[in-house]
Amino acid sequence: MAERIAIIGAGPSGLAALRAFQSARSKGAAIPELVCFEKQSDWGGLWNYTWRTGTDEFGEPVHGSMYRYLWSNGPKECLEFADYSFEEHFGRPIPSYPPRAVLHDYIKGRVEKSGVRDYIKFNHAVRGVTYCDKSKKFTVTVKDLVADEVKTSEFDYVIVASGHFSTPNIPDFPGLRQFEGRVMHAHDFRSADEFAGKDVLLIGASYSAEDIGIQCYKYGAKSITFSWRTRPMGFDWPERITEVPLLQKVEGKTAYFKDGTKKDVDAIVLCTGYLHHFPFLDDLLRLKTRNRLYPPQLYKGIFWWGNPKLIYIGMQDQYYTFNMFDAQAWYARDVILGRIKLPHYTEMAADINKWISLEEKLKDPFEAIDFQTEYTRDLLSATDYPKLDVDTVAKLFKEWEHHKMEGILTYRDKSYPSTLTGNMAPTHHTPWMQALDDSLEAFLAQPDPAASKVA
Ligand code: FAD
Ligand code: NA7
Repeated sequence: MAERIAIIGAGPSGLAALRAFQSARSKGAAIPELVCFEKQSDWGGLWNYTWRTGTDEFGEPVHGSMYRYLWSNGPKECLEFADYSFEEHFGRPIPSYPPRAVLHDYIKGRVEKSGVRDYIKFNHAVRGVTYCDKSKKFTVTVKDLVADEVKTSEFDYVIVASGHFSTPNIPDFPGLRQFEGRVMHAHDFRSADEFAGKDVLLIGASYSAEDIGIQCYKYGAKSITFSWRTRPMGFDWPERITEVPLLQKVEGKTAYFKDGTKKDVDAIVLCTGYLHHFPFLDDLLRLKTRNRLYPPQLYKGIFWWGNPKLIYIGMQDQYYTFNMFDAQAWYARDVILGRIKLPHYTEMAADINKWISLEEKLKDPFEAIDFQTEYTRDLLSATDYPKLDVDTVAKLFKEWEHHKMEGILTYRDKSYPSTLTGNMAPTHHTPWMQALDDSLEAFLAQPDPAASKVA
């Protein structure tokens, strides 16, 4: 075997690919040459926080969309790697909703242990990918950002793991250009502190709106107004938070909504989602999709139907994250290693259509969770990825949905058992609404038993 594989991105998806191959190698398999190109200077993808917005020190678009005070928006038990438990990493059970720095530490721990860092070329931005039918090879053009040099090389497979929550979808609204306050997309949101005492309007009704809205509330915003297009989020909001239909126009500082109501606001945050954006891919290779559970043209949600040597990881809308990326990476690895044979193109097309028609019938988040559970189960059943109890993961996701409906400001105080160790997560020492310090040290600090006795 003299094959070369390019992996684009060293976030959770790209790292899953590296870990999958390293796991096969540790069991004695011969693996191809791996080259992972990462445009940032460190690994972790979105979890590698940056204060920067706009462009970085090299003039590249900033990848990061995460913000200070970001805490996991789902139970960590649902994303736990089956080959590396939280208990193994932290040496003890930890609460279910860690802040970003803690999850970043956990992601790093697994790949540090497996020693895959040497495969990664940091500060290398992929600029172009083309495929030659004659040589059956991809040409990958990469810019070494530090050396300021552009190079090309050939690969047999390309794994696109560049994420899809980084290029903002930015709609316009009448009057925005004259708005007398601050306008930004969620991609550029970094700190809730700047909105203390302010009236904030958030456009959108999904995870970013929900979380940035409650962050701003937590850190002292005067009022939060959510404006929805299709349907409201419908949580039981506290007094300073309201939901209204879609923004129609802005005049001065006044926002006018579809139901005839209006509100004076200081800032508008467009939480209007992200674009699947692959400026480096040749048009014939480029996935074109909205954010959905089963993007089109991807067999098993992974292999580009027109050329299955092009592999996408992590392109789905996500309930499952880290362990689903692993399931995809292990499956892709086994196809590359010849352990799984891809069927004929017509069979692949039929399989894609089957999943898409199932996705189109989904009625609510509970069915969507079941859909992604079945999808992940299907991948897992074909590889030697360690046992992941997806039925229990699905049960925990559904409990999480109920907990959010019961209390959008308190759901992060709940605890869930690890599907790997069976141990229940301890309650965090501070209720989430009062936990203003999101550092790893503050989160992991053990409560003082003497202090609780006195209390
Ligand atoms: P990313 O994490 O986006 O990583 C992609 C990597 O590719 C980056 O390192 C990037 O620099 C690199 N890259 C991109 N283009 C190029 C290029 N041309 N050349 C070289 N390198 C390139 N998930 C959860 O499980 N829990 C959460 O609480 C959670 N919160 C989230 C909050 C926000 C605000 C966002 C945006 C997402 C959140 N997610 C959460 C989902 C998140 O998408 C996944 O957890 C995960 O980061 C996806 O991993 P990825 O590797 O696919 O993509
Ligand atoms: P999502 O989940 O893709 O949601 C995008 C939201 O933006 C959704 O509510 C859309 O409303 C709304 N949207 C999109 N375009 C518009 C326009 N033109 N006008 C009004 N509303 C619009 O993205 P998120 O950023 O919330 O979440 C992405 C990830 O970040 C997620 O995985 C989290 O973990 C964090 P619609 O319902 O389509 O009417």
